[in-house]
Amino acid sequence: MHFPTTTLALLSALLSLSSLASAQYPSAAASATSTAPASATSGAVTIVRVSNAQGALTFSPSELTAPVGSWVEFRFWPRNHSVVQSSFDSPCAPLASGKGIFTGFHSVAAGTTDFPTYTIQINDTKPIWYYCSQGQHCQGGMVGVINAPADKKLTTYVAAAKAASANLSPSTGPFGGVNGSSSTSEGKDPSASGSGSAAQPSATGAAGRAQVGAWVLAAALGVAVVLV
Ligand SMILES: [Cu+2]
Repeated sequence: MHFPTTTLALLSALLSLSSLASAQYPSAAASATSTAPASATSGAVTIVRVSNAQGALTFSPSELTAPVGSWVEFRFWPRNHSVVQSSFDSPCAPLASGKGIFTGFHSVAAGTTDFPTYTIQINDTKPIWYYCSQGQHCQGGMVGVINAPADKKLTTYVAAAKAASANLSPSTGPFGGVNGSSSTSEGKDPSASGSGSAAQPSATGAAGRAQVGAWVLAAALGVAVVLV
């Protein structure tokens, strides 16, 4: 391919920016599997997708282990979802007023490239059972857990959610975390890229970051072609 000099300069600048952006994101794989002391993993971020490009009633991953001091970022896909913490025994119902986490509802337009996020820090090893309080999403299996204990299974929680008589949101909020948004390149959905073999960037560490770089390169090339 041949690009005019100005286009190549733009491309170069975009790639420089993408390197900086991806370098700031620690490996989710490391945070999910590490047994190192909390101080060694305090900066790790695990991304949990809230739904996906297909609009599935899922959290992905729905189950994860997050060390004390690490962070979990919920990333909201279309259309309109929430994350609410419940007890193991009472899915689809919030904890006592103001306890735990409630992200509020995030209404996200189809086809967006700017994803709302909600980030919490893991302060202890207690399990965080959570669900989406939109419509009947909780009953539909849109539930998950962080740091599940050995004697309690997500499948049990899913079954209890399916039988819940109501799906409730906290009366006030949000609380328990920090709102933000993800950049375009980091939010790119691998399943929508047209490549069936694309890996999820948040789950593959260094390889994932390389994958993100490849997407940014593809995006930058797209911009360059448009400008030509
Ligand atoms: Cu939902």
